Amino acid sequence: NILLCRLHIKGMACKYCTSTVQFVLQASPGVQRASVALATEEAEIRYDRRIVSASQLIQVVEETGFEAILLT
Ligand code: 9UX
Repeated sequence: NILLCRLHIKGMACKYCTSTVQFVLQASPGVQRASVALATEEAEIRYDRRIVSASQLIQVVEETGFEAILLT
């Protein structure tokens, strides 16, 4: 029940944007690990699908003001 998803995150301009996105993901229930890279504009998230869904993870990102698109 542990899944990995990748999101494309639009609009991150600096490393503080990246930190914010990574922090909110990491703090979300069901997320085991989240890493966000500025260079690739991608987030990789390991999560428990019994607790949270990929679409909820997208919502979490979008609440920080960035657009997120599911890649895998
Ligand atoms: Mo600074 Mo990154 O406002 O948004 S945190 S560009």
